[in-house]
Formats: sequence, structure tokens, C-alpha cells
Amino acid sequence: MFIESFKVESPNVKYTENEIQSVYNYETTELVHENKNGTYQWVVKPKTVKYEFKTDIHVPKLGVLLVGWGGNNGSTLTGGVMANKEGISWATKDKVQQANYFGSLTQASTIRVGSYNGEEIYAPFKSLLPMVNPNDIVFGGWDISDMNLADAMARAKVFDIDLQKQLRPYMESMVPLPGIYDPDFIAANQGERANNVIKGTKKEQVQQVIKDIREFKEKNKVDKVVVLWTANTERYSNVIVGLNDTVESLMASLEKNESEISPSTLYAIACVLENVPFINGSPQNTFVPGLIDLAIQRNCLIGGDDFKSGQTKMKSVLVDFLVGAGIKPTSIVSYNHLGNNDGMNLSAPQTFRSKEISKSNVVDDMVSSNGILYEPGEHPDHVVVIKYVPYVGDSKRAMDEYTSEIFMGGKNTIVLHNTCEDSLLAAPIILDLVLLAELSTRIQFKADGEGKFHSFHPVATILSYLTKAPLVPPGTPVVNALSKQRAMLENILRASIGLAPENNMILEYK
Ligand code: NAI
Ligand code: DG6
Repeated sequence: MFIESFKVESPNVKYTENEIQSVYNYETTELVHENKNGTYQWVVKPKTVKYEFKTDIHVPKLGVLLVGWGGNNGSTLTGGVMANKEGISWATKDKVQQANYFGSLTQASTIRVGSYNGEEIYAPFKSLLPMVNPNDIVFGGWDISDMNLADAMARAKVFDIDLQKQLRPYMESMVPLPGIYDPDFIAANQGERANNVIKGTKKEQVQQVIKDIREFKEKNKVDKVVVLWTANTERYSNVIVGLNDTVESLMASLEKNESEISPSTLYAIACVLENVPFINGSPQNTFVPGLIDLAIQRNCLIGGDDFKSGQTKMKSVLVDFLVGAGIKPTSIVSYNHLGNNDGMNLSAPQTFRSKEISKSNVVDDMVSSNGILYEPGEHPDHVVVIKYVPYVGDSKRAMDEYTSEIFMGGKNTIVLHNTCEDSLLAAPIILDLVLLAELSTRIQFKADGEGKFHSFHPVATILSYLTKAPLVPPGTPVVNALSKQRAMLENILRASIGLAPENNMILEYK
């Protein structure tokens, strides 16, 4: 059964005019490797840590600035939100289609709240805590192409034509601000697009981005802004001692107009200096060590990297299932071809390499979780191929072959074929990233013994579910398995309203 909303009643939870306060007992374990009579053994000690959470319930007017606004993702997201806001429906060859937010974790998924009269009760994910309604977001952004969003939507060829016609009047007047362009970081085939660029030194470009953010905030009277990179995939920048390895070296390099600071890092520097959350939806190493330290120093949220939209999402489900079932994946071959501008940019070896890295490391945690199947250091063969085929446009084809060893030396091969508009997968993920990033800045917590409440670590692991290569603070485990990532997010939000983690035990019926 489905319910729209609920309220928690508990001595551990208090709803005030401004906050939801909760006291939460975190059940965890402490591991000890101890010498007992000359033999080392692992001892696991259950441990309870008391946490207090408080969540500001005032939902701000949110502005979202997209870097790469006029791209397929940017125009699809903007049009999609506009269609939802205006309640637009359009004729397809099958039916009259209503705008929706399918594919968004926050807007279209549910959580289990309990059982009632023998029935499982589910409520919207977004009912856990007060979140921004996507229809209320004000969009803006930068693009190195000056095309307005209505024309960009037509160029993307993602939406049905009847929908495009209805959206055009709303999107014609939306024109991206000039962007930071450096041909050294993206494919040469993007050069023709770059007719809308910020001039000047790198420091001046950062200053311009800061000015743009301030003016956008002022003009649109928004309370908060989140910036998200959905521009072209860049090549990796070199991480060099004295160049970008510390806050000091990065800021000195900015002064010296060093060529190796990428455009994405420049936008991110601007955001961190302005204390505006910055999320990277592409695979490149925007977050060089100096930038991560700057974000930590200034306690500014950063998150990334690379939207986890299709093939990788499946991989982080399927490999988790196989390894969890005691089956040993030994070869994973992921092939895809697409014909949009993203595909064209990725046809250059340096930008492809960034994507190859982020698509390749996504099963490491699952493989290393099972020492029965894998020797230390052993890994399945894992190959990633991407080809540019203009004819298929945004409709990406992804083909995957998983070969595994099963019982008694048998082999099992699973083949998947997925065809889907890439931007229709990415747009709801972008939405979730900005909504959850904003929400997470309103949550504060402290463990027993900690004097003051604090926010989450500025490196936002809470967003991992939505990214292929989750950015984590130094020394933190990377979790790629999709179900664990979702459980982490849901359970943290549950803790903020004093609810136990979803454990699926349903003991009351056993
Ligand atoms: P796109 O090529 O259609 O859009 C990118 C836009 O960024 C273009 O309009 C381009 O002019 C602009 N741009 C390039 N450099 C810029 C800069 N420095 N400043 C401002 N604007 C700049 O690509 P699409 O399909 O929208 O994808 C965007 C990014 O998202 C790509 O890096 C892609 O790899 C990544 N991504 C996409 C996924 C998907 O499912 N669609 C999933 C995972 C990542
Ligand atoms: C070709 O792989 C284009 C890419 O931008 C992907 O579409 C994107 O990274 C999505 O990847 P995945 O693995 O989540 O489908």
C-alpha cells in the first residue's frame, strides 16, 4: 500500500518550528585483531554510538547553474522540469504522454515505512525529509556555445517533436552565459562549438564565474545555488607537486596562469571560494588534491564523479548479485556506441581515457569483498569500449558480456543489450544530485562526546548512488555496489528522523 506522507512519533524525535531533531543509536561493530595464547584471531565487538541529528526544515528557493547548460543533458533536464512544472502533455505515436520524473530516486522511488494489517506500507522517498520541489528550481548556466535552450533542445533530438514545440516558448529566452574554454582539455572536434567564451587569464575567468554566480543569485532572488558540471568530458590534468597538490600550490598556479589547470577545476575553485556546492558529472579529475583540500578548508560541499546512469548502474547491480551469490565473474566486456556530441568528444583518446578509468574501477569493492572467490590482488578481465556512431544520436547502445565461473568449474555467460536515450537517463540523476546536495547542507549531526553539531564531510559520499566513481575523503572506503549505496543514503535520512535502518528482517511475521 502507498501513503503520501507520515510523521514520526517517538521520545527520540522532536519537530520544532525550524528543525527536526532526532536521537539515533548507531549499531555498529568494532574489530580487534588480538593475540590469544600465541594465536591471532579476529574479535568482533558490537558497539552502539549515540548520535544526534538536526535538520533545518526551511526549504530554500534553489538556483541550479549547469556548466554545459546547452548540451544534451542540460537542455533535456531544463525542458523536462519545465514540462513538469507546466503540466505539459504531448502526443506520441502510442499515447498522450504526461510529463513525469521517472528515473529520479527522490521523485519517483519509494521507501518502506512498515507493515499495517499484514501489508507493506511504502511512502515516497522525498517524504523522508523536506526537500526542494524540482518544479521550483530556477535554472541557469554556462556553455561555450551560445545557442539558446530551445535550439539546443532541437539539436539534442531527445524529446518528441510535439513536446519540443510546446517547450520552445519557455526555453527560447534561456541563453547560456559564456563558458571557460580551453581546447587543450577536450577533443579538437569541439572547436566549432566554442563561440561563447570567457576571455582573460585563468584568475580572471574564476573571477568572472564568481560574478556570474552572484548576479544569478541576485537577479533570481534565490536563497541557495548548486553548480553542476555536465559539460564535455575533459582529459585528466596532471597532478604535480608544486602545481596543484596543495591549496597553496593550486592558488599560486592560478596566479601564474598555469596551463595545466583545467576549466572544470577553475569553475570548482570559483564555487568553493563562493561556498557554493559543486558537483562533477563527468569523469575527469576536476578535484585535484589542492582543490579537495580547499573544499575541506572552507567546508564547501563537493561531489562526483561521473553520473552513474545506465551500463555502470547495471554493472554495480549485476556484479554485486553474482559475487554475493558466490559466483565468480572472470571477464566483463562492456561495449557501447552512441552518436551525440558526448560520443563525438569521447572519440579522442585523451577524453576516452577519462571515461575508461571511471567505467573500469566500478567492481573493485565487490571483488575484494569475497576472498573465497578471488585471491588477493586477483581481478576479472574488464574491458571498456566506446565508439562514436553519429546515426544513433543520443540513443546509446550498450552491450555487456559477463562470464563467470560457477559450480565445479562450469562457466556461465550473461549478455545484456540496452538501448536508451542517454540524456533521459542522466537528467533525473542530475536532479537528484542537486536536490540531495542541497538537503545534505541542511543536516547537522554529532556523535556522543562531540561538543558541537557539524555538517557532513565536505566530500559528499552521500551522493555515491548517483556517480560512477564516488569521490570520497582520503582514507574512506569506496562503495560502488548500488544496493549498498542506496541503503546508505536512505538509512542516513531515516536516522535524521529517528527511524532505524531498513533491515528487511520483518521479524514480526517470522
Ligand atoms: P553534450 O556534449 O551534449 O553537452 C556538453 C555541453 O558542454 C556542450 O553544450 C558544450 O558546448 C559544453 N561545454 C564544453 N566545455 C565547456 C566548458 N568548459 N564550459 C561550459 N560549457 C562547456 O554532452 P551531454 O550528453 O550533455 O553529456 C554531458 C557530460 O555528462 C559528458 O561529459 C558526459 O560524458 C557526462 N555523462 C553523461 C551521461 C549520460 O548518461 N548522458 C552519464 C555520465 C556522464
Ligand atoms: C559513452 O559511454 C558515453 C558516456 O557518457 C556514457 O553514456 C555515460 O558515461 C553513461 O555511462 P553508464 O556506464 O552509466 O551507462
